[in-house]
Amino acid sequence: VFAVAQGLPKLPQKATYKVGFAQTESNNPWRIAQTKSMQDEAKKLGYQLVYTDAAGSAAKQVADVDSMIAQRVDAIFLAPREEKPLAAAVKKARAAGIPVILLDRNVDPSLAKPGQDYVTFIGSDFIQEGQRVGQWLAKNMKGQARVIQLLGTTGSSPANDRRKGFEDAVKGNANIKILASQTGDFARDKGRQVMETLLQAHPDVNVVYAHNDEMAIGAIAALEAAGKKPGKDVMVMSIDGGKEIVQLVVDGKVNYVVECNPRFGPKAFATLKDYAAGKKIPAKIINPDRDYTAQNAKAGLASAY
Ligand code: GYE
Repeated sequence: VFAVAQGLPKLPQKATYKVGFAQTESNNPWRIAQTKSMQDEAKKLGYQLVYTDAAGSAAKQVADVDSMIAQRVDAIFLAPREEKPLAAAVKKARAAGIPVILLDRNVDPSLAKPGQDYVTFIGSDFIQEGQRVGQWLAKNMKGQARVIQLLGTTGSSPANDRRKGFEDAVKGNANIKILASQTGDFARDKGRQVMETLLQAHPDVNVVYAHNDEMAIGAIAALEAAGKKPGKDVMVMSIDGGKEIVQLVVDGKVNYVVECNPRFGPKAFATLKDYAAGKKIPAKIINPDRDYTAQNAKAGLASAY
């Protein structure tokens, strides 16, 4: 499906651009790797990158986009923290004549549309990521699975879709029961705290599905503090695939990880150039994701972010 560039602001072809990158937070390796990839590519191309860090606040991110509009950047790369509040920011930029490309998270599709309000979304298929975790569990679980699900940031597209994909994949499977689902805000320490509390209410848990590595690593700390062996007594699964978690797969503490690659730079800027050249841009540009198990984790370690 190709986006019709209907009413989207045009981007003139120039030798260099001043481009905004409105990042959502910078407190974990995934975000740091993504920012570095964007900065490296901008530098390589000789573009000026106006970088902002919303520090985990949707309200700050809306203000960050406002300031980019005021500075008259040529285009904005936006990693929207939450689906709804950032849709308005996308529309504001468009009204100001500045094209927006969404990176890694989406906005609510009923509030803003590719090809009309923003150019395109570049990122992973989060529903498919969740489905892959559910399918792997269904295939590899011996006996009854009693799952605790650590959800990502409330109102963010990866949290909504990783939940949906997983729950759809295990629905109707009599061997898989979800004991509890609670947000850990994609953060390590929050993941640990939530897991500690949920462990007390559900001591019979034998599977943890965390929407990202950070929360899985936090959950592992809580499991170990409670005397349980992650990867053995309790199966651990997550999404992202950073070096730290891939090493934990090698160590046998994590059983399954679906990759979500944060290295957006080359693709993001190539898309910007294609847009300026008047090429047709697909409504979605989906990154291919690998996965890690005990069989391939060692070999994958070197190329993990
Ligand atoms: O999985 C998580 C990060 O939006 C896809 O956000 C991204 C997610 C990623 O904080 O670790």
